[in-house]
Amino acid sequence: MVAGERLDFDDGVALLETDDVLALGELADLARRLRGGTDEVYFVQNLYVSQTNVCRVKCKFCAFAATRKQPHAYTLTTEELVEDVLRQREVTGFTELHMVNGENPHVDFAFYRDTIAALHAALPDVHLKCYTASEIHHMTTLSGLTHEEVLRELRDAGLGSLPGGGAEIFADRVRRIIAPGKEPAEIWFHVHDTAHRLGIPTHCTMLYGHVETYEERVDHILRLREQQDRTGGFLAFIPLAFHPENTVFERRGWRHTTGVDDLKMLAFSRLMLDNVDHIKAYWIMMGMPLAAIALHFGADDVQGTVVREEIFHAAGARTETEQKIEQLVRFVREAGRIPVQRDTLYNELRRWE
Ligand code: V47
Repeated sequence: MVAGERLDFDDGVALLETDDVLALGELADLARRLRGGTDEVYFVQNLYVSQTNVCRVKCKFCAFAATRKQPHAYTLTTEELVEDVLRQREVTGFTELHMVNGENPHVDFAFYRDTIAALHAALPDVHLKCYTASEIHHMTTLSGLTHEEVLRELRDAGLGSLPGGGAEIFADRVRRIIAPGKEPAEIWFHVHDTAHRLGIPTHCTMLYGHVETYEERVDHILRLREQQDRTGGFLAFIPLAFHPENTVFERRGWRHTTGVDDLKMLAFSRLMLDNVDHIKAYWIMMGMPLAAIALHFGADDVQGTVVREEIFHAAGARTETEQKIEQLVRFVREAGRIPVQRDTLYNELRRWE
């Protein structure tokens, strides 16, 4: 690695198999610095929203989705969503709106396009980071349009970037077990490939800590690396630790990943993904104390203020749902790093020396 060679499949498995977690963290931090990383740690001021939790796919890891008839099911109209977001704006500022939904079979493509257009008209200076690749694919099924046509229409309506969800684990074996109703990996890649070629940046994720093997994690990360070599449009990678509560896996006795697993995954991804600039330590998922350590294991971003979050909290996350900017600044400083508030595209907005 220090010699500048790319790590391969066997290296990846060896990294995950090591028990020397501290050495792994040190290597990842070194890799981050060798690739130009400094003491800066980024965060964004963002708001999470979800317009609908109604979903046709029955992913076994998901505690968020509902069928239309369930009492907690909701689908907001465009007007309700915009009103809600504007109300929230009076309470707290944000430069990014992060929206992920269920794949609702009872709406049409206009529902999505009109929502983006209305959000963009109401908040022209806010970056709209909306819809996972799975949702984009769902829109093609609803409309008969291609991925390119859907993405062009959304981009022209004001969409800024795509979040990285829906990736889960790319290996077919795992997808068949945890998400049998979900599109195959090739479709996830086709959506991101198309987005990058249209100038829409995206994010990428991996949902780990369930039935996948170390080899399948390595396969996942290498497929992301190959895509990034081709199009370069991934802004950041976010490892997502599986939260089992309120899912079928909880009833089967599955437990949350350990802190050591989470740190290993961060270091592993920083070392393997030599062409993605930023790795996020998602504090909503791991909590602030572990996120602070993660900043020394290759991560350089703590995602954001995240004023509302539903997916991880439905699945048992006990973390808070909001960090004020001052809290994030203090947190980054206490970890020995320099806090930098960024926009979604990693332009610096403010720094605290
Ligand atoms: O695809 C769902 C994951 C994803 C659970 O791009 C779960 O910056 C753990 O897209 N336990 C959607 N994970 C969320 C998403 C996201 C999140 C954070 C940052 C970004 C980004 C994107 O959430 C899903 C799935 O992989 N997920 N249920 C669960 N029980």
